[in-house]
Amino acid sequence: MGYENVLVEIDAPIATVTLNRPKVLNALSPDLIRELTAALADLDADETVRAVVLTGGPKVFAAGADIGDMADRSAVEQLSRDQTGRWISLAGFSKPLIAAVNGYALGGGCEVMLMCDLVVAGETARLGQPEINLGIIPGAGGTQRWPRTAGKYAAMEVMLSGAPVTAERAYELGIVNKVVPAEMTIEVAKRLARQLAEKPPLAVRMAKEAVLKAFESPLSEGLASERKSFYFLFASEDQKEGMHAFLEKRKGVFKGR
Ligand code: DAK
Repeated sequence: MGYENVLVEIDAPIATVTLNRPKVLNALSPDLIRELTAALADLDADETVRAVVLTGGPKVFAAGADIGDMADRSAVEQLSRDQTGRWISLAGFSKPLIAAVNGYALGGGCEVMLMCDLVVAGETARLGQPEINLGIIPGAGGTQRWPRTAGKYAAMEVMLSGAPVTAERAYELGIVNKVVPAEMTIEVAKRLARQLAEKPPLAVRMAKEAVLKAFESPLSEGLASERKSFYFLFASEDQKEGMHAFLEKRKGVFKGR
């Protein structure tokens, strides 16, 4: 796949997408966001891929949206370029998306991380929303996903001070799943992706949808939706395979059907 600002490596059943503007700390230009959403749409449609790692490489995840691109934009230009629609589509990826974060994940970079399902952080990771220092606020979900994940007070601290938190503090806040030595981050994320790729894909997809639904709906609606997905999965070959494999004391082999 020919992209300039992201690198895509498929090693079925997993794929790794690497943000690739190292000279500007992977600042998220409109071109990069366009390529990232296109790459993820391709991977979503690729049946050989069952889990994806998203990383910025060994040094930095992403230092935010490209300030050079935004500095002189008017409000109307911001609106009419409809960047928002593109950013939001990242959250609609249907397969497990695992962020492997080394170094800075700031502003839009942190918001992209917050759209992932699991986060492996290197000890060097620094996560934050410095937008306040630029006279703006987060525009791709930061003010909403931080409090839903880390609670009101941690969110206020990050949002109002603009100061990043360390990987260790992010772990305490429950905003990352694991902290590992920086040189291991991508490998650990890939290992996790391979483990998830062995699970029944339809059940994985429905489990992901169900958890995300918890952030969108009242409990009764979430429970009703969960139950429907539960019943639906009994129409899949993978449910029959999973249960019979258990009864026959063998490992299930899942096809996503
Ligand atoms: N944009 C553009 N260039 C950036 C950049 C950024 N966000 N971050 C770093 N760079 C560039 C630097 O300008 C520098 O370029 P040269 O001078 O070498 O040409 C190069 O990357 C290396 O950076 P530094 O020299 O600054 O490196 P340091 O190690 O000294 O400092 C730093 C690293 C991460 C602390 C520092 O670079 C920094 O503070 N960067 C800015 C962080 C920031 O404020 N991020 C938030 C940006 S606002 C939207 C949705 C979301 C957003 C916008 C719209 N819509 C839905 C429409 C999101 C907004 C944001 O993220």
